[in-house]
Amino acid sequence: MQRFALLLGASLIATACAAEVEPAAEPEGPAEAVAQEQPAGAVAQAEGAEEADSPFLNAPLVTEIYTADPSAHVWDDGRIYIYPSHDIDAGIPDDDLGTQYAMRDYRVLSMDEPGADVTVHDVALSVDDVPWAAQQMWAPDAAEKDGTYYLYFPAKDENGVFHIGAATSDSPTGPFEAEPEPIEGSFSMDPSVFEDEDGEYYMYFGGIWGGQLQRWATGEYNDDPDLVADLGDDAAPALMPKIARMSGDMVSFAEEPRDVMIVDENGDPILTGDHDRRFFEAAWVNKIDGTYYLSYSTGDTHYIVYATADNPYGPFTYQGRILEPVQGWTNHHSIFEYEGDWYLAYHDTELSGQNHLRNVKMTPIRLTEDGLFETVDVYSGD
Ligand code: FUB
Repeated sequence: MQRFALLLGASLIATACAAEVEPAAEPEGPAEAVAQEQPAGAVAQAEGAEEADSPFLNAPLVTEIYTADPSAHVWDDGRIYIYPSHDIDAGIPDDDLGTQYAMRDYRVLSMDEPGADVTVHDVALSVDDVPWAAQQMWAPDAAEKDGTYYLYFPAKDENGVFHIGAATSDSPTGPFEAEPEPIEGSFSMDPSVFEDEDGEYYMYFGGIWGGQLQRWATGEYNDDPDLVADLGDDAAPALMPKIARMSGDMVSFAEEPRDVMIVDENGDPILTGDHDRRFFEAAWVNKIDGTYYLSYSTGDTHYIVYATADNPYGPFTYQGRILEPVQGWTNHHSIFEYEGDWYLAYHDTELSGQNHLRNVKMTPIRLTEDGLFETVDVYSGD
C-alpha cells in the first residue's frame, strides 16, 4: 500500500500548500438529516462479520457520504455521536502532503446504540464559515462541558499552514459557530480532546508529513519544501504528539503545548526509524481503570498502536497493536465505551477503493485481564 507518489518537486509542493481547492461533485444524499437504515444483521456487524465471503469484517456505517477519521463519544443522552472527516473527491492526485484530502465541511453521525440506524446530520461546520481557514478540514474531535459542545478541527490558513480551530454549539450535532481565530499556540493537525475524571480537559494533537508537525520542530514554522517525508536521523528520538491542557473557556490553551513522550520497554524514546512504533498521526486518549491509554496511527506502516501511562502527560510506554492495516493508506480510529463494552471506530476504503474517499466503521474491541488491548484485524485482503 503506497500512500502517495513520491514525485513532487519543491515548487509543486509549495504550490500545493498554498492552493485552495474547490470541491468536485460528490455522492451526496439529501441535505437534511437522514436516518440510514442498517442492513439486516446490523448488530452483528458491530460485533463481527459483514458477509461470509467478504474480506471486510464490518460494513460501512453510512453510504450516502464518504466519512473518515471517526471520533466517537457517548454524551449524556446515551446516544453515540461520531465526529468524522467528510471526504470529497476534488480530483487531486495522491501526494506526500495529502493534498487530495481536500475536505470542506463536517457532518456528524449519531445512533442509539451499536448496530442501530445511523443518522447523518446536516452540515455542522463549513470552511466558508471559518474566518481564518482556507482549505483541508481534516480529522476533528468534540468535547462537551456544561451543556455546550465544542468542535475542534484542523485546517490550513491562506498560507497553507495548519492550525487548530474551535467552534461551539448548544447541540451535539451543530451547527457550530467558529471562533474567529485558530487556538493561539496551536499548529499541525488531528486534535483530540480528552476529559479527565477531575474535570480537566487536554488536547492531544499533531501529525508528521502532510500534517506538518516536523515543520515546528524548532518552535517556529519551517517552510523548507523538502521537509516532508524525510525526517532526518533514524537513530534520533521520533517526533512526538503534543499535549496542552485546555483553559476553562475550552477554546484556548492553558499552557504551552509540550511533547508527549512515547518510550519503549526500557524507557528509551521510540526512534525516528522505528516506523512500526513511532507516532505518525491520530492521537487518541482513554482512561481505563486509572491508566491512560494513548493510541495513534503509525502512518506509513498503517497500524493503530498504543502506549500507556499513569498521567495524561506521559511518558507513555509502548504496548502493542490495536488494529492491523485496513484497506486504504490511512488508518485512523477512536475508542469508546458503550454500556460497559469497548468499541473501536475506524475507517477503510471499502466503498470507493480510493485512499481519499473513506467510510467509517466500528467493531468491538476487548481488553485482557492484564489491561492490554487485543489486536483487531478487520481486513483479510491484501
Ligand atoms: O483525513 C485527513 C487525514 O488523513 C487525517 O487528518 C489523518 O489522520 C489521516 O486520516
